Amino acid sequence: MKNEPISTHPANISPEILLSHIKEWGKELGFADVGISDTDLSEYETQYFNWIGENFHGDMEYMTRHGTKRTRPNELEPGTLSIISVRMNYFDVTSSQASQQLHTPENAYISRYALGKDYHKLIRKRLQTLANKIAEVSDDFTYRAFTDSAPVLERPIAEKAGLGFIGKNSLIIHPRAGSWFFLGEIYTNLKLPTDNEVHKQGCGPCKACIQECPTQAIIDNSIIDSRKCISYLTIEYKGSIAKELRPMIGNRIYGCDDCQLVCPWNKFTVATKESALKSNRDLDSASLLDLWKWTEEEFLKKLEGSPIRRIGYAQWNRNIAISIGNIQAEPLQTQIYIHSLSEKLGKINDLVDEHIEWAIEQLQSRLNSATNLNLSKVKSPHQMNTTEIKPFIARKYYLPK
Ligand code: B12
Ligand code: SF4
Ligand code: SF4
Repeated sequence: MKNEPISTHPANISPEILLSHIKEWGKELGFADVGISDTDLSEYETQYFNWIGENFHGDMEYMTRHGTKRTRPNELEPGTLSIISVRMNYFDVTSSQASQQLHTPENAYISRYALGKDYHKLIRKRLQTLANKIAEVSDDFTYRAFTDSAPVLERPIAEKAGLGFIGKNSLIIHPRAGSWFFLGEIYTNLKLPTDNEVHKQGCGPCKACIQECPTQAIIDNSIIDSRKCISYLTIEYKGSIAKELRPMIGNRIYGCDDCQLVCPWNKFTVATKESALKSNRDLDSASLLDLWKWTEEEFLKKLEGSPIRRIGYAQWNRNIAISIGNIQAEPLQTQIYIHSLSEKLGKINDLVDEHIEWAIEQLQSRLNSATNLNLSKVKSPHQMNTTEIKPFIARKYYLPK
């Protein structure tokens, strides 16, 4: 049911009526949900600082920079009384099947959130429009809008605002929509009625995400060690990736979705309605070799407006080199991979070269053992250890039809 047209005279609007209009405007602007919370995040503060204390943030120094501003919204934006929390679905059901792409080792797996245009600008613009509408009917309205880019504890805020519960994979899961959505917030000085917090974690005895995480990065209920998380390693981390982690990365060249792909709540996924978030066809079913062949100009052109561009051409190549090194293919095809890898040696930087050399070593040792296998038909235990990489195979995927 539509709300009555709103009176433009601020004094006529009660917080309850304003709230119902905010929710309606939010939905009109493409948000799947809008919830309100107060600013008390004290129940999450210790967990946050324990996480930092354990160094689970790795090299993300920006996570430590703001002291208690992240856990105390009033210190970040003085005068904040309420937080408007929103979520926007990003899963494009028309993209090529996620699980199929993930389990085709010669293809590149890219996180579903990054297949379309960068969401930061899109969500901030919508939040700005929502704030403008509120400003038209509210006296002395002050606000600040965020998505992902500021010291804001987005998941605890969303949980408090009733947008879902924090799952064991640490993501916000909506019981009727799963977890494939972004979060955003407006901090405001308006005192709005709050929504009911989601108190109960809906995971029950399920541990699928913990068991299926390729690198065992979920070390306990909703606690992620970023240093092991493939999302961190491929997107946030700029250095040389530890050799023992490289085989576990498989073909994931930008981010990782495994802890969402195995989550049973995602059978309730609601497809995105945003055309900007629909998949770029160059990416959703690409082979590793095709992407490896991109020149820097192609990288910049084909990824215009994409969040992937942020990692830069060198890191993009670092990631693809690892994934090519993880392919188990026929000898002839393996030789083609080795040749393509060596063509970029010395062309980008030392970091990329080091990963290319590692990848060539992996492929070469597989090639040698295949040749030895042909000669002797028997593998020595030593060869078994150095050449076999167990591919990650999840038991089940829960994807929308
Ligand atoms: C840093 C960061 C990362 C890091 C660290 C991840 C992490 N779990 O913290 C890395 C790079 C690994 C990452 C990866 C991803 N991220 Co990220 N990330 C962030 C960021 C910028 C900050 C998160 C943060 O504060 N972490 C610190 C921890 C301590 O905070 P928290 O997880 O929120 O923890 C709270 C609760 O879990 C709880 N808690 C903690 N410990 C415990 C223990 C117990 C027992 C209990 C009950 C509760 C509890 O209290 C904590 C707060 O104090 C947010 C944006 C933002 N500003 O919030 C996006 C954000 C969380 N990321 C997002 C996404 C989409 C992803 C990826 C799916 C991307 C991808 N496909 O590759 C992956 C998912 C990996 C995963 N399972 O978390 C979305 C999540 C949307 C959603 N539905 O929840 C966000 C909100 C961005 C956005 N605006 O949409 N991310
Ligand atoms: S994103 Fe991937 S690596 Fe990170 S916690 Fe989830 S499953 Fe593990
Ligand atoms: S996979 Fe299972 S344990 Fe993990 S978040 Fe989903 S429901 Fe919870």
